Amino acid sequence: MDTSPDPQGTSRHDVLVVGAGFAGLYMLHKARAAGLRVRVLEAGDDIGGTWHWNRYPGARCDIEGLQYSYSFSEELQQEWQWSERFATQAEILRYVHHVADRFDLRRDIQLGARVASATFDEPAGEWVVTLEDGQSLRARFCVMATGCLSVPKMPEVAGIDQFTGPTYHTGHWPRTPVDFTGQRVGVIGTGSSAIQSIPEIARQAGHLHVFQRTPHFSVPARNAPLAPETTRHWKQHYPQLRQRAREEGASGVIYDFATRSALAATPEERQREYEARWAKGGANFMHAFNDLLVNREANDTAADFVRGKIAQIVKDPETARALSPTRYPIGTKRICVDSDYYATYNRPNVTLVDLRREPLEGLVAQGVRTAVRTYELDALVFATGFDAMTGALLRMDIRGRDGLRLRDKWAHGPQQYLGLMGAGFPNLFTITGPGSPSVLSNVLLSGEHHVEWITDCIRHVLGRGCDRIEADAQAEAQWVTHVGEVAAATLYLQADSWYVGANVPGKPRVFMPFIGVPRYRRKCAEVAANGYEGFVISRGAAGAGTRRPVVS
Ligand code: NA7
Repeated sequence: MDTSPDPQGTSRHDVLVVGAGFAGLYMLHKARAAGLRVRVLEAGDDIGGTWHWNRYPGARCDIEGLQYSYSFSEELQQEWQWSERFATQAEILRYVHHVADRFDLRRDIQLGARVASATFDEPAGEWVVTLEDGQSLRARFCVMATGCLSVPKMPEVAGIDQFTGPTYHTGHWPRTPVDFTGQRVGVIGTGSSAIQSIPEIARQAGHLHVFQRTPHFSVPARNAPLAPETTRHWKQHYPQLRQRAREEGASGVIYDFATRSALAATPEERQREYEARWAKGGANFMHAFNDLLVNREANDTAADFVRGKIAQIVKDPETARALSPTRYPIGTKRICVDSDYYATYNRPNVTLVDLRREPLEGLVAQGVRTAVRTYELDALVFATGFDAMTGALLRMDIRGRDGLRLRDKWAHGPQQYLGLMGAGFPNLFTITGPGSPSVLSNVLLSGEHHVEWITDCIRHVLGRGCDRIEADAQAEAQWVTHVGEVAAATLYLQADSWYVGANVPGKPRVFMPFIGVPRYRRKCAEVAANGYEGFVISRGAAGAGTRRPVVS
């Protein structure tokens, strides 16, 4: 098929992929291997998605690099060398570029291509994707690999553009490192991004003010160079370990999973267990007992332990109290993994401002004003998170059959069968979409899973001589209900988290991810094995000049 533009300037492809992060890159690789003509549209000026944008000081993945990496190529697993237990943003980005070169991906990636709209042209059975610069492209299939945490969220405060100094959002950090040496710096937010960047910024700043609305629970990373024997072990057993990651636990990450309830242990046993995990570091802490996310009393034992640690580490009792979360169970807002976060508040140049005590009134030319005073600043960092999971999809104007707008369909919360596809939107897939494990999992492996499922699905459709697949409305509704029921059996709904959209005013309060990787993977496999149960596969109108792809 000739993919060069027609006289109207429209180019045609079999598959358009939106986003060149981990998921989009692998989608390109797989679809290309299936004989499909693919183009990836990437808004940024380079590849890497999350790891391209989140360049803030201290940015790291909180899943270990040996696990947070592609599993699809044994050669790649063997040749890549992670240097630390938790890889830095810079190292992950080097890995992304290595992968792009190794699999010759760049030639099908269009950078600086921000998608404004995607419209299903029903008679032609094609998606028409229009970029912000007006360029238009067509494809039979469209795959949204737009990421779950890719639309930075600014706080709703008065005078947001009044501050005259430089401002930065952690999720949209400049390429050139920012030098805060000697400056009066403010950080708004105390989620994962803040907790990683605050210790680094504190080392440079003259004075750092941290503006906290809600304290988050954090456990130490104990990051260190990777021991050669650990790397050797993983490289020797990668296939088995990856299989375990897919089949054990809820999140697609291998942890040291406990099999007993916190309430079955004595207080001394619990203390020993929590201490051991605190000493080892990482989110493994949350697996000390098997009921920490389903039983509030069990959860309280872990929360009390962490609050005790905060009180030990932070010298000023008032600051320690303010840093101690009390309003939600531990783990129901994503647990943070830090390096020296709490100890940073013992530095003389760091002050915590508790916005529950002195509410944020707004930004002014000199800095941040609270109900108590104005904090004069030279620079301000917004670590205020993202419009998670639905933000990137709803920012585009997506219209399916009969002009149905995705924004209207999702007005009361996302409706997506298996988090992969929605009724009314034929041939449009979402990778790690709402209703799939996504952000509650090793999202890289969940992305891989979706890419493989989608590629098999497209092969199946085309192999049957059809050209259209769409989720059935009833199957979709049942799945959405099921996602909610699974969440309701846990403690997750007790927190005002971005998992339920609580950080975005007006966003419907719906728990968006599906909890449980193994169950989810089994369901997807069953659906496919049963001839794509819950989907309608059909032959639409004759294609508008699109060659039927070679299906290998
Ligand atoms: P998060 O976890 O959403 O954290 C955002 C932080 O910003 C959080 O502490 C918010 O407080 C705070 N925030 C947001 N809006 C405001 C306003 N208006 N005033 C004061 N404080 C505000 O985002 P991150 O980037 O840290 O992490 C996102 C994920 O990326 C993380 O879980 C990892 O998976 C990677 P709140 O808690 O809403 O009261």
